[in-house]
Amino acid sequence: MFNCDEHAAYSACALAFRDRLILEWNRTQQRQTYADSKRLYYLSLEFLMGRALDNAMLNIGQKDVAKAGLAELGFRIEDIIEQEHDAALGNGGLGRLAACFLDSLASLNLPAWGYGLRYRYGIFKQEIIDGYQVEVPDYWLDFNPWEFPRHDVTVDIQFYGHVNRSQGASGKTTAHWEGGEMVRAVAFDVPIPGYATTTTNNLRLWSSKAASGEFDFQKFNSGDYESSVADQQRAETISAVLYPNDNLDRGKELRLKQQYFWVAASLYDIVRRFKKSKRAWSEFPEQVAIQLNDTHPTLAIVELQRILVDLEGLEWDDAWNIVVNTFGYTNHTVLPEALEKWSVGLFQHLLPRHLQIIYDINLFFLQSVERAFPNDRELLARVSIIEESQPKMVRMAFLAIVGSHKVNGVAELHSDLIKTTIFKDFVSIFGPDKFTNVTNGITPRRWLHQANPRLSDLIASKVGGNDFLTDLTKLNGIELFVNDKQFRKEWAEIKHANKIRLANLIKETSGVIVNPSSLFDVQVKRIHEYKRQQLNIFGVIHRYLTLKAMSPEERQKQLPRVSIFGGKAAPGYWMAKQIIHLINSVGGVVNNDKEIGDLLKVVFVEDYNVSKAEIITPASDISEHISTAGTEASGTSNMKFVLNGGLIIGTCDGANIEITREVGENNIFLFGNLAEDVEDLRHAHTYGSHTIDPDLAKVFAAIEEGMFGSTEDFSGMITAVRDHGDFYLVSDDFHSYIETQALVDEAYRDQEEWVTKCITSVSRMGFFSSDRCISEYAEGIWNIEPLHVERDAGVRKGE
Ligand code: T68
Repeated sequence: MFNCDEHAAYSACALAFRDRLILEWNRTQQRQTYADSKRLYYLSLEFLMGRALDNAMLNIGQKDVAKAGLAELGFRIEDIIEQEHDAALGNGGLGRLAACFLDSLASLNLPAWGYGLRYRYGIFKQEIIDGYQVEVPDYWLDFNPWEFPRHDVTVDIQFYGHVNRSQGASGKTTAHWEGGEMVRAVAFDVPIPGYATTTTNNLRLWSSKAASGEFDFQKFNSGDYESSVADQQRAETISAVLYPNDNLDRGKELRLKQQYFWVAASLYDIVRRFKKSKRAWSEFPEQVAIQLNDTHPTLAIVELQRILVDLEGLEWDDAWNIVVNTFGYTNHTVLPEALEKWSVGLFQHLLPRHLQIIYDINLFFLQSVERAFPNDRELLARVSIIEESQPKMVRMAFLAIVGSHKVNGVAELHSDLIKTTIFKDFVSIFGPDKFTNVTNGITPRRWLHQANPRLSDLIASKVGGNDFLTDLTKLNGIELFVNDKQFRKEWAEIKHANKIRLANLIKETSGVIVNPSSLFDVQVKRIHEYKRQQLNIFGVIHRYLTLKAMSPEERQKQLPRVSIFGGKAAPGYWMAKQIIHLINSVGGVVNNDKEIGDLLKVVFVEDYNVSKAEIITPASDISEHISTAGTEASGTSNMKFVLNGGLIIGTCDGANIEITREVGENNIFLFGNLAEDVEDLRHAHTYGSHTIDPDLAKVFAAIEEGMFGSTEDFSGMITAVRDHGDFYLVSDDFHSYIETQALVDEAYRDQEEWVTKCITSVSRMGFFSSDRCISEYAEGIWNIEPLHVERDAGVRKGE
């Protein structure tokens, strides 16, 4: 066709599907308004959506039509799908979880909205230059057909200023927040199609701009161009960029501004919608459930209390009842460095009225604690929302607990840990029922049907069609075929084909040629000391040294392995960047060692993101989930890998434990110390003698001899283990790790048994659907119900 390149074909295709979505989206909103039932609002500072076109085609059920149409024009649908820029408005697990939840909410016909920020720059693009990570801005909005600017939906948000009080005729005093500056929030709506249903929910992302319009014309006309532009730019800065830290709180003012901007705009919107119903305020929690995805939106608790008391004139206690019954809070970490705190001074400056309300919430809370536990001053200090430190800090997690009716962790072990460690006192105060567990899940639509279409089709052919995609427990139907020769053959072929696809990606992006018949060992996730990519790379070096020490005959008997890494380091996280550098340096040596050949390859996949995950996940033989026990709240990629017919090596941490319970101990490679022993081990490192595992000491010696380049570059990683207390227990777990990796090799040699393990595991993964997870939230926390929708005749489930 004349002048129609792949990008133009993508636009045409996206716009066609978008038209279809708009129709269903409008109908869904009308239906939900008419039904007037309770809605859920999911507040998340991150939605790591990835690409939308393939998902839209599959959920609507017209991918084959699009494929045929594109083929007629001479295009391969895969090439067209690849034209789309990932929507990367998230760091990692927390943001991707929010995206999986949106998919499940729509697929289950639940009336729900997501609220987030429309960052102009998502998570940075990672380039690897000379083995080092380099960050490049991710400007993704050049052409985005999936968002709809709603210039008619705006809210002006106030910052700074001061508080005045006035006394009304009744003698009641009212607080007035005055002065300061205004920033305008503009809504951008993103349609979220459910799978095999017409329900299309809404994700509303707020973008910031100057409240006075384009820029201040007065200043402009008086010649003060620079300052008029500066005002505009300052306003736009709020939604300009996603903070790139995962599991770390840096306490920057702009981040608090982002949080309030987004929370205030969302609540204004939610309250506006509620007020249209003309119901009594007491009915608010019967109409509205708000879920806080971590503590980032905790200010919503304070903002709703402010709206009800200051603006709507409710009594404090009545308002507070409404607030508590509206909110639920999900905790995603026990790591102390990730628990949000804001200095009282910053609050006072930026949000003076909110600080007063926080003080009042705290006062009434502490009074109630005092009544229940008289004369326990230490308890009061421990649970106070205000930490009496220098400077004083507001503890956001405590505020979130006090202001919510339910608090949940994201896997069983994690939910138990928060109850016995960081939130222990609150369990005594509120009783155990306020604290609950909802184990994370993943959407099988994106993470099986879309990422691994051949496996999905093979499964469908055995379990009577695609119903398993909406009821994942139906996967257990394939266990009947575990000994079916043809089924097993196709299973193995699909894995091999997926490995070839990944080998091609590796070749294109890093130039390394890997043999798809090797064992593919994958660890892809954010780089963090607690996730222990350093344990993995030290293990790789140990393997290399072992191979080098062998005779050629002995070497030939070894199993070829490809160690595949991927993930971003926060730009300011020096140790994480060292880890990336070491991985690349080891790759540089090992991959060019003629003696070793295909026996060992080490690859770092640049710029790991959702669309790369869709290629990597289906291609693993084994994947690594090896966090220090008790540190990874859940993990969700562990579920994705097993669902795609890979086995995992992991610690007794997060959801690994529940995966083990479901798939059976024989189908997973567990190793390492248990969470309950971590504290004692750390204590022993500091106060007793700390001897390094002898095999690990050999690895350190090799690095220090310069085998992988300048030794200085990696000394920090070594001293952290050897001299600085080995906080993450790398040495304690090293032996167990190496032994377990040897068991992996042994197991992989028996391909028949390996395939049996994989099929059996997949058949038992039904529990980990985000549909199950969302149903638990809907019933146990939100009290919302599906809206019945006739299945559209045009929606073909069989795709
Ligand atoms: C992750 N948390 C958990 N945080 O680490 C993971 N943090 O175990 C869990 O499976 C997942 O949440 C879903 O529950 C994160 O991903 C962040 O990305 C983050 C971002 C900003 C600030 C703090």
